[in-house]
Amino acid sequence: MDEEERRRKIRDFSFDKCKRGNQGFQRILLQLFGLTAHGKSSFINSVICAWFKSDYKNYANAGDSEDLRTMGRRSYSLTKNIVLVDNRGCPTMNMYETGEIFAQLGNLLPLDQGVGWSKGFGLADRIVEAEPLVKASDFIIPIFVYRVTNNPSPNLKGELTEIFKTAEELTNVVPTVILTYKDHPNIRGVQTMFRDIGAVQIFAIENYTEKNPKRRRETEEEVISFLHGVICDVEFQADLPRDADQEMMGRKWFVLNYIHTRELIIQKTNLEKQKLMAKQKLEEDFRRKQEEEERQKKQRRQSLQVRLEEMERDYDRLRSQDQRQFEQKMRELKNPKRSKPKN
Ligand SMILES: Nc1nc2c(ncn2[C@@H]2O[C@H](COP(=O)(O)OP(=O)(O)OP(=O)(O)O)[C@@H](O)[C@H]2O)c(=O)[nH]1
Ligand SMILES: [Mg+2]
Repeated sequence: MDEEERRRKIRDFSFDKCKRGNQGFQRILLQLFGLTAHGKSSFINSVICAWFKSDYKNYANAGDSEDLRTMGRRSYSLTKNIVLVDNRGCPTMNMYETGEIFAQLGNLLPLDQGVGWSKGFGLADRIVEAEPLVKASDFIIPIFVYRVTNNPSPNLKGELTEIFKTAEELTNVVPTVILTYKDHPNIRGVQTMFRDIGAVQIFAIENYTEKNPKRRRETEEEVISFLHGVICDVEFQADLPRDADQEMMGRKWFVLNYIHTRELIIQKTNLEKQKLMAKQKLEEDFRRKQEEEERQKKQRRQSLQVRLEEMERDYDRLRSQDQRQFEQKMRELKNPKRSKPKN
């Protein structure tokens, strides 16, 4: 299929034309997620520029400065039925942040509004508040964006495996992977890591950026391959029996359950931490008490030793005094005249 045919297929895609009809779906939501500064917003710029064959423009506010960090969920329409969603990136992948990722990915938080990071059950409250604003008719395709300059490590691989597994459970779709900074030498290692994790659709791209805005055939072709791959995936998925409303309920249940389990784990971990701290304090008190007793014993031993030495010295002094008196007496007995005092 040449590029023009692929473009036509992408442009003309509609759920109404699927074998089973729309089954409650209206548009495809390409949900971008991943770590902060991995190139999600830049990828949106690249897709828009490549799709509309336009010169580079920073539509999605990509960039390194703090004020360009994406802080909410922003949507960008590509066609009548395809919408790109720039989600808030997370700095690490701890339990709070993964909860937020899944709530965004499950389309349970409103589009085009800020996204906060909630502790406790705050996220569950936000999901309930967002109910009237989110649409069950959005068909979610998770797109994980990863920057190749970021070195893969066994730790990261473990975290990503978990996230991919959960993202698939949530959306019924294996996340597509977009590798940015594709010219970096890490590319082979990173591709291997994602294949090991179970990713099937992996696209590598050098994004258009402020520093490198010139249109490139290679970038344009990769974007069109990516969009075409997505449409083929969606067509396959939409041929299976589905129910948009039920899937939305399922996602909500899944994420609320995830938050509940997360809170239980966090509470259990905190409790164990407190128990450990109490145990450490008890051990520390016991050790201090033992040290104090040891110190007092040593002090008693030392003063006893001093006393003994004093007694020994007294004893020696008295003995030599006795000895001298005895010798004096003996001398007087042997020589009474000499020793007798004169009158
Ligand atoms: N050389 C090069 N730079 C890139 C590429 N993709 C992104 N960048 C740069 O990486 C920086 C971060 O890109 P963004 O697109 O803002 O990242 P983000 O994932 O949207 O970040 P958050 O919104 O903070 O989560 C910007 O300075 C981009 O110019 C790429 O493929 N190649
Ligand atoms: Mg961004």
